[in-house]
Amino acid sequence: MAPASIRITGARITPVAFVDPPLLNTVGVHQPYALRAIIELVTDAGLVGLGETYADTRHLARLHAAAEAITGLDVFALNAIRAAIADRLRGDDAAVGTAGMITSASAVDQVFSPFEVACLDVQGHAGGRPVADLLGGAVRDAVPFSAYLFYKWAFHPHSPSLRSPHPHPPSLRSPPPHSPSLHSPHPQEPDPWGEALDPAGLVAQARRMVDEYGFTAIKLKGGVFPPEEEMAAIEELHSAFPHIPLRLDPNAAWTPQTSVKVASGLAGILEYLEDPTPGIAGMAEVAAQAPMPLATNMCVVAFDQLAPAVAAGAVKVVLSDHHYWGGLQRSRLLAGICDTFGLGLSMHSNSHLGISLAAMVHLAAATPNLTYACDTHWPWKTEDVVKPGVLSIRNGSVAVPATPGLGVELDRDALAALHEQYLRCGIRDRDDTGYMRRIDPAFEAISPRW
Ligand code: GKR
Ligand code: MG
Repeated sequence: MAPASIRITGARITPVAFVDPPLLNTVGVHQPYALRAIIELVTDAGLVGLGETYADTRHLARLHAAAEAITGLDVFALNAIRAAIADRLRGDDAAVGTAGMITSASAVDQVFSPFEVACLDVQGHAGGRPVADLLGGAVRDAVPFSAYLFYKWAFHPHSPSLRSPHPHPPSLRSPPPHSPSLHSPHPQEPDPWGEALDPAGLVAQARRMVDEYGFTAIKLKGGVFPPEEEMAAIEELHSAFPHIPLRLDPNAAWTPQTSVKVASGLAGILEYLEDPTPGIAGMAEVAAQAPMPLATNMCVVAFDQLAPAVAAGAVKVVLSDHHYWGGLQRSRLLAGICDTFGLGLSMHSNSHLGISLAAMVHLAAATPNLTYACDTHWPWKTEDVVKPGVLSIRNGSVAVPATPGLGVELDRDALAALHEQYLRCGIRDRDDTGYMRRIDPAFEAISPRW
């Protein structure tokens, strides 16, 4: 007798906002709140599955349309669920960028992803098995992550209670003094990390990350200051942490020529150089001359970009991200393709909460060729929607939850509070460039900048 199906009866989709520090990148600066959408997939078996994804306006609308399209389907029928979503989005499937950086990912895969994760959570609960077991089984019991360093200001500049000590920024060195036009929906207090705008600040930030979390790899988000300054920062990080592999990611802020110069200057120091320059052709030009592997989460973000990237020899490492590669199973498909073509595999992150981290950990645990420490923005957040205690970074790694499903439980009070915060904060889309322009009206997001 065939086992009973578990049918989707609906989905609750709750946008939330959580406090985010002023982290700088090449397109601007993080807004005071980061947005996520929390999915609770409700089934006729009484089981509820969790998913987490972006919460930008257009994506939210697509999530609602998708939820309607998959109601009535079996949580084990993932192919049918993806097809129903693709069908519903036909005509409205243009890619939506993440802060103007990941611009060509598949909209269908972005929308399908949190529902697929929620279905796997339900399947895990139904069968009493952790999600990693549904993905082929964990090959490691703890997943290593890297310290993710950012140039940053000490506080969000518009906070009325704060004044910048620096008289004139419009360089990125410091935020400007408070201006009445920089109205904050919700002022923030200074965060405990303080300012990091030079090599010494970054070394201090790294020291704290390594001491608190035991990270065994370090990534610097670059593309903020001229490349020579960022090279000097990497050199100082290397002197301070000679045994820790380093990565630098300027998000395509450099021309191929600049990229080759930086790559040569950092020979022997970087584990990989991530997205130095835009596009597959530019990356291939740099790859032909760079002494270290090039990695990407910008020029290869969808399946149809793999063949041209492999043909051009553009990258040696792909950063997977289940949020835009179409969930956990399709990320394992990506892993298989990378393995076949001799590409290394790492993992990308954006600002995220605990449901995403749990999904990342199960996926990484069940992906044998994911051998690089994964990215995470985890240390930068102070709020969450999951009950604490399950996920924590120790010795640089997160232990794989061994309980059924994703292994995390929703904290309903926290969900309600962060939803309230979403309603109050007024931010409806991630817009690092727009926010930076409110601070420095002359700022432009240019790629390549140097
Ligand atoms: O959080 O500012 C950020 C990052 O720049 C993020 O948006 C990128 O997508 O971390 C990402 C990356 O590796 O490119
Ligand atoms: Mg990147």
